[in-house]
Formats: sequence, structure tokens, C-alpha cells
Amino acid sequence: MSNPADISNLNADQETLDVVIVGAGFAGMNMQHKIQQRGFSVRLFEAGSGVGGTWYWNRYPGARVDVESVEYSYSFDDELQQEWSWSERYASQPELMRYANYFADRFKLRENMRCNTRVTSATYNPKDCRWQITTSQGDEVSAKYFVLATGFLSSGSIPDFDGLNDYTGNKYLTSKWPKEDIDFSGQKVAVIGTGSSAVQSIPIIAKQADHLTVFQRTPSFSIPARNGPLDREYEKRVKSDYPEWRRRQRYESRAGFISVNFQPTAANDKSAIEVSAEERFADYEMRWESGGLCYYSSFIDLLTNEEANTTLADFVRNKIRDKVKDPETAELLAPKGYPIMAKRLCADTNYYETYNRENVSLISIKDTPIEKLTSKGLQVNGHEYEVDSIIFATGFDAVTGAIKNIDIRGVAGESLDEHWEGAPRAYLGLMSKGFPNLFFLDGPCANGALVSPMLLSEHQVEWVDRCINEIGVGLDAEIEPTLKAEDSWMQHMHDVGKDSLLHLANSWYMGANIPGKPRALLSYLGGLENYRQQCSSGEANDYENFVKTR
Ligand code: N01
Repeated sequence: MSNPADISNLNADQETLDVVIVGAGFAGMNMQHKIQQRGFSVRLFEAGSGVGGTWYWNRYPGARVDVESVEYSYSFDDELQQEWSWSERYASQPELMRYANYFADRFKLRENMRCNTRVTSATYNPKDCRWQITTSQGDEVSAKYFVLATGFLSSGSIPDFDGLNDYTGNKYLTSKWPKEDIDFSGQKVAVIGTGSSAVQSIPIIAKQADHLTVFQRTPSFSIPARNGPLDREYEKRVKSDYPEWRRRQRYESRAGFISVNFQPTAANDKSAIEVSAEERFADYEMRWESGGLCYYSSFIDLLTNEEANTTLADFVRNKIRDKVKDPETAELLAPKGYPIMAKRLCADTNYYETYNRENVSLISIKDTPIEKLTSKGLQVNGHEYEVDSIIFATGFDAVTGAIKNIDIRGVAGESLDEHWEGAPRAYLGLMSKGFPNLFFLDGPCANGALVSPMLLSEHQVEWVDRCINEIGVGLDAEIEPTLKAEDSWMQHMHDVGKDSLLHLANSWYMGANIPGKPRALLSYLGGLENYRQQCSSGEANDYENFVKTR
């Protein structure tokens, strides 16, 4: 319960708002739009100089979305989805930026947005039920509600290699790529890492560089994206039936995307090991030809049964062996020792084929890690590789990294970090006990890792919008989950996820890619439709799982 309102400590010069949002990615911008529509006062702070979120920062060569563009787009406004036209099956980073900017202009978001401004701290004052927020630009703002749309893959990570500062060549981080074009022609280039960012950028960089050396610790499973210009007949078909496509995305898919071979296709609910070998192979082959991430809607037990999983892993390993001419390189590239999809699948254009080029070498650093960076390159197993540029495709402090970069203090003055005691806790992935009026979008304990983030955030934005409207912006307005609700959500998340094969890989899904980060499943694995139902129960009976005042 909130204390009686006390606004005596408000600084007269301080800007007083109903809602502050952090992050101008797709989730944050949609949230801002909804709040503006309600007529509440709102300010969105963004660290970058423009909108686009993850697409603003990840401008490395080859960056593009791996969910089909017609599905990776806002669904809430039919006029918007009818008037926008994608040029490729999977939109490139520049096209996604155009879409983000179009959205910001169309819904008149710029006026209430402050770019080049990082939120540094947020402290809840229970006396007036408001958040006191400070920024890198010296702003001090008071807000009734504080919404973190900081993205679950936004805090880029460079491992703390020995000699990192000794290297005198060019250093690039895929997740913070410079705005100007980089031309690697005539250069010797090293890429460290072989996750999605590397898989997309390596084929392009290889075409420019004099020589490219890829340093691989764990190979990824990658599926051909089969990207190309968007077929206009297909686009017409989708647009003429968009409500049905969106309904299927929301209610019939596992991961929020449904297009297989350009047909809306419900998730397969059969077991991979109960069907015949012929039926299984036909499904895998059909999805391989279709391209992209549609294996997420293949057999139902692929992520819960090791035997089922191995059938698909073997299928993809054989495809890799078919593509890569040198058998030793093929074996290095064929992932072993962890289940397929336990790390996120990659979707590529000529990734494996790139290793058939004369100017590309693959160095495994699985058993012989990078020893140090030297002034001229990097050293592995006593050998120095001299390079002009090093590209760090080394991933993210995912899900919690960007949130923890802000000093957030709740009712009792404790930090969010202390409340979470290492692993995050958030009822429905939306709110944490002790941090009233604070919402997470695409944050921990929701199903961000395994579903289309666009679809998830639209659902969450609508939930938060209803909640803010319901509780209001009155002096005492305050809402937070009960401890019981938070505990039982965490138990449910554990129960749903405990048998998942995700536990068997060291990935960002488990926080296992960052040294010292507690190993914990960061996402809810109950599926999109189940999550939607749980969220509905969460707001049922006048938010009975919350403590609130209006
Ligand atoms: O990062 P990653 P990412 N020494 O964590 C290696 C999304 N995304 O930026 O696996 C040596 O997958 C690390 O090795 P290992 C997508 O959700 C989407 O590529 O830890 N190597 C790994 O190979 C994706 O899952 C799109 O053994 C080190 C690599 O760096 C997520 O972002 C495009 C190392 C990091 O791979 C992250 O992808 C791009 C060390 N000390 C990204 N530390 C699309 O939409 C790390 N590595 C298409």
C-alpha cells in the first residue's frame, strides 16, 4: 500500500511526468504511442542519436532480421501494415531503420523523445509514489510510471582478453558498429565468435578482405535463410488476409512466426521419435528448403527430448558436411556436444560456403583459447596472427545487462540487483515486487528468448497500457505484484523450463556466456499462447495478484 501522498520534496524545477520510457526500439516506441494516445504526459529517453533500438546499434555488414518481414512488423494498426511494403523476405538493417523512423514520424513521437540521453538512475519515493530519474545529460525527472524497454540484446560484451588495449589495429564490436561504411579491402581481418552476428557478417567481410581468419570457440547450427526480394504476389496474399495471419501468429504458433514455404502453418504437434524416419526426414527437408527459423515449429519434443533433438542435429550436421569441401573444416563447423536450438538457431546466406574460399581460415579456440591480444594481432597456442582489424562478434550481457546498467532502487532503497540476488525475478516478466509502477518490456522472466520479440512486446505494451490506464496517475496511484504472485510465477517458470534442453548449452539464454553471471534460465518457456493466458489471469479480478492503490 502506498503512504499518503507527500509531494513536498518535489523539486520545483524538476519536470513532472506521468510516464518515462527508456529505449526507442520497437517496444519503447509502441509504448510511447499508446501513452500519448491516452493523453498522459510522457518522455522517452534513448542513448543513441536516433530510433531503432537493436537495429540502431547492430549495423554490422549483413545485419538483417531472421523472422520474415511481413511477420516482424507492428500488427496493431491495419493501415500501417497495409501501407508499408518490405523489399526483401528478411529486411536488412537499413530497411528496418527506415521502418522505425517511419513509425516515429507517423505517430508523432519525436517531440516527447530525448535522444543521446542515457538514463543513469531511478529511485522510487514511496512518499509520493513516484520515480525520481536522472540522465547522462543532467535531467532530473519525476514520473509516476517507469517503463524499461531497454531490449534483451542491447548490452554488448567484449571479453576481458589479456592485452586488449595493447592491440594497435582497428577494433570493431558488431553490437556497436560505426555509422560510416567500413571497407576491409586489402586487409587481414580476424572475427572472434561464431553466433548469429558473425554468421551474418562473415560472408560479406570475406568478400572484401584480403584474408579473413575466424576464431571459433563453439560452432553454431545455422539454417539457410533463403532471403531474396519479397515476392509481390505473396505480399498481396498476406495483406489481403492479415488479420488471420496475425491471429495464427498469436494463437497457433510456438514462437510467433508461422510462415513455412510462404504458407501460414500451425506448429507440428507430433513427436519426432514417434513418426517414421521417412516422415521425419520429409519434415526436416521441407523446412530446410523453406529456409529460416521454421524448425521452431517442427516436432513438439525437439527441445525436451535428447533423442528427438539428435535426429534434427544429425540432419543439419550432414547438411554442413555436404556444403563444406574440406572435411576437417566441415567437422570443426559441425556443432557437437549440445542440442540443436539450445543455443539460438542462426539463419544465414552462404555462411558455410564461405569456408570454401581460399582467403578464409577457421581456427578452433575450443581447446586452445585466445591467450592474449598483442600489438599486431592475437595469439593462440603460441602462434601470433597478425591482422589489420579485429571484429568482436562476442555477443551480449543479455536480458539483464541493460537493466543493471541503470542504478534502480525500489521502495526499501534496495537495488534491483539486490532484490534479484543474482537471478532476475519478475511476475509475468512485467513487474518486480518492491519496485512499484516499474514495468519491463521484452525483459527477464517473459518468453523473449524463444518468440518473435515484436509479437511479445506488442502483447506486453497492451497489458502495461491497460494497467496504467486502470490504476491512473492520481497522487496515490501505485501497483506492484504480491510476493506470493512473484514466487508462484518463478515456480511456474521453473516447472515449465526444468526439462528443457536449453539447460544443456552455454548460451545467453542461461546467462552462461558472461563470466561470473549466475547461471539461470532467463526466459519463460511456456509458449506464447500460454503466456498470454497467464497475463490475462494476472489482470483478472481487478488485478488480484497485485497490491494497488488508485
Ligand atoms: O552473440 P552470441 P551474437 N572467446 O552470444 C563467442 C540475436 N541476433 O551477437 O558460443 C572466444 O550468439 C561465443 O562463443 P561461445 C540472436 O538472438 C539476431 O552473435 O560462448 N569466443 C559465440 O560464438 C542471437 O542469439 C540476429 O563458445 C567468445 C560468440 O562469441 C543473439 O542476438 C542477428 C568469447 C557470441 O555469440 C546474440 O548473437 C544477430 C571468448 N572469450 C544477433 N566470448 C538476427 O535477427 C564469446 N565468444 C538475424
